[in-house]
Amino acid sequence: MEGGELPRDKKVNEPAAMSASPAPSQPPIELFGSTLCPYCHMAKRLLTKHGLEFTEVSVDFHRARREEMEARSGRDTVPQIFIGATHVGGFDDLSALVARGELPALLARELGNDGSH
Ligand SMILES: N[C@@H](CCC(=O)N[C@@H](CS)C(=O)NCC(=O)O)C(=O)O
Repeated sequence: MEGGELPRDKKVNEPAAMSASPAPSQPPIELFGSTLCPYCHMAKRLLTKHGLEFTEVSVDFHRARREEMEARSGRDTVPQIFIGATHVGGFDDLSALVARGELPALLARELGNDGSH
């Protein structure tokens, strides 16, 4: 597990490897979380409620994954959510984004950015 790309627990929206795969309907979403974390469960529920798929990266017992999360987010709490290249933050940040009505615009922008990162 040292070096190279870190293994993910659950790749929910991996594009089909074959040709003629349909255009994605959403940008990739990553959720760094841990099992015994109520905020992680709430964040996952909120994403699911909005019909969004996500890759869950469990930091339980994975120091390298936690370090990656901290390096990319600048934070040390779970969950940390990334929509495309945008670091959304934790559950509070995600729900505030939703409450402000900014989720659709972020999704559209990051879908347009797909492949640029
Ligand atoms: N306001 C944050 C709270 C996140 C939080 O407190 N998460 C706890 C776990 S549920 C945490 O990371 N505690 C420190 C740790 O596990 O290292 C959010 O909404 O995401």
